[in-house]
Amino acid sequence: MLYPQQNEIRNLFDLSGVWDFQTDPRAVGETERWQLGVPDARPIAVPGSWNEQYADLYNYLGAAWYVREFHAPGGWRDQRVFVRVGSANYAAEVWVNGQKVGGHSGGHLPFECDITDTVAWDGPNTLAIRVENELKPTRVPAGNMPPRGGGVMAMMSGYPSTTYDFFPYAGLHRPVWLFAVPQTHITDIAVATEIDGTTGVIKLGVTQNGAGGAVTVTLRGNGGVHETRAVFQGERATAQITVPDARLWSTEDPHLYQATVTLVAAGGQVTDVYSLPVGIRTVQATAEGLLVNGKPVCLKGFGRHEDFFASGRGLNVPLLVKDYALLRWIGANSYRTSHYPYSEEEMMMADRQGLLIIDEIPVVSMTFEDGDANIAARLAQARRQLNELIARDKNHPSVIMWSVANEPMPPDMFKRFTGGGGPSPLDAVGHAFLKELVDLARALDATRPVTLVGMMGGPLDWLELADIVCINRYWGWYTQGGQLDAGLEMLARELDGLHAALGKPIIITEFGADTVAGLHSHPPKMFSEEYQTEFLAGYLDVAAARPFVIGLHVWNFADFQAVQSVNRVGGMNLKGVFTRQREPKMAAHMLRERWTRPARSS
Ligand code: BDP
Repeated sequence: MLYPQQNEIRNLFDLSGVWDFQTDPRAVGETERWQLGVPDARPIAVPGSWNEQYADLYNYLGAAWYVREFHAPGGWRDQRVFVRVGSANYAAEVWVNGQKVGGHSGGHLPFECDITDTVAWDGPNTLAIRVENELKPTRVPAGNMPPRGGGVMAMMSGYPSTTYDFFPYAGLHRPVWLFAVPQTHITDIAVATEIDGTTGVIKLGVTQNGAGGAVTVTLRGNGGVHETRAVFQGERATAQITVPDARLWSTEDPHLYQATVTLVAAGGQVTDVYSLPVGIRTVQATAEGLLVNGKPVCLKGFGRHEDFFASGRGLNVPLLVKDYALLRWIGANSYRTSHYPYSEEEMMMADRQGLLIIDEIPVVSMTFEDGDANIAARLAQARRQLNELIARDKNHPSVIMWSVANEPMPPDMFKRFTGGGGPSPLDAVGHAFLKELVDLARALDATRPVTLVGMMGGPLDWLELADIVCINRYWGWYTQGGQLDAGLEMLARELDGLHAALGKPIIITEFGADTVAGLHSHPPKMFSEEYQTEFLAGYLDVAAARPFVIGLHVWNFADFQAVQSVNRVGGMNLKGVFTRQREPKMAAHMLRERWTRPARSS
């Protein structure tokens, strides 16, 4: 799916702004024709999470309606017109002038509805989007799961009842566009790059919604222009461009060429044009490490969240720019889109600024204990999310690896977490689930490694499925709390054991300690800035002594909103090295000092 763009042929219109809004807890909207306008509207911002905009909506996750009017620009009359929603959490249905035009389920990923036959040209149109975010065991990620563990575990569970540690924000989280393309148009472009000596090889697969004709590709960049032409075989054409002395995309020099793809009909007239940035680079996982352009990279960075005051999970462009400035300031070169796909605007920023991204689907805290039907429903949903993510992000040079899961949970998880609890017959069910996703990612994209992120105590054969082993570890926090030395010893021992058993490079994709900004203690006590600093520095030291640890992502870049529970003061996860307002804690200065040292520092 292509990001909408404006050029000499294509057009678009941003529908972001203030919309009419009304919750629909009794599900009467559709029968009462709210598709044409809600009876008791209040204003709401799009993009944005509704939970952050009104106090009474904070915990509301049921259905709600967004409605606004728009005029279709007259100049678009002979084109195909679409409404495109960047992200609606969790499920959405769309109506134009009272007629249903499409929908989507799964959140975090874009969808578009062809409204060519519905749109009115001689007056205003009414666009209505019904969004709901009910937490259900059959969804990905799942919520309202049957209680497990009883006793103290039940006491510690949170509200709303997620299976995961971030707030289940709801609403239209990314821009809503109206866009127009020619009747016969480019529907997709897939770019893959290879390097042959000093020559860059760019392979493009172009798809159109018609047949015949040809495509020309013009590649500009690094002072040169390269051109090629290919003829369509039905709906598809494949083109190749070679670039001698290519300027490769890397984290140090994220050079982007610009490819312009032009659709030329059999009669010779130009029917469509689409331009996209292209970074020439390769990624490879070997037993030694992760190679970008054939050279090993060491990942320094974070797990993050799309999260901020007032905008919630909604796209917040100034925040995006600021966060990237902070990532550069601290010396990070990488992050994971924990635990769901981030905005397309964010991925474009990563391409431009040379960040290395582990791109993740929302398979977070997946359990395998509630029966075949629920597991099958979640697997089907996860497969859709993976298909959509790879379709959306396949052309981003910044994306160096797909992650198909974060912390899938084995039965008896809490016992295993602390070192007790043994294997279960259900481990095989989890293995089959994860293998299906890993295989799917590999089938959809042969150019990038695939991983999944394991939790403490997770089965070894789940980790074995990954090209690069990714693990989240909290020795010295959730276990050995307050005993940093003991925790670091556990970490060192476990890393050596894992490497001996699996023979693959390891990235520690999470490690961190909740920290109240401004709380100090000597000696370092849990929750103090000193404890966080020593905790993170200790992990960096243990990793630095082990060359097979090829990356460290601190949990978390910034404090973020989770659900309310006895574990989360004010509902906040405080493991950020920046506060939610983006002020650095002490640990941020330590990381900056280490990560901006000239030599390999991890
Ligand atoms: C890990 C999860 C992450 C949590 C983190 C924590 O992957 O989502 O926020 O722990 O507890 O288990 O802070």
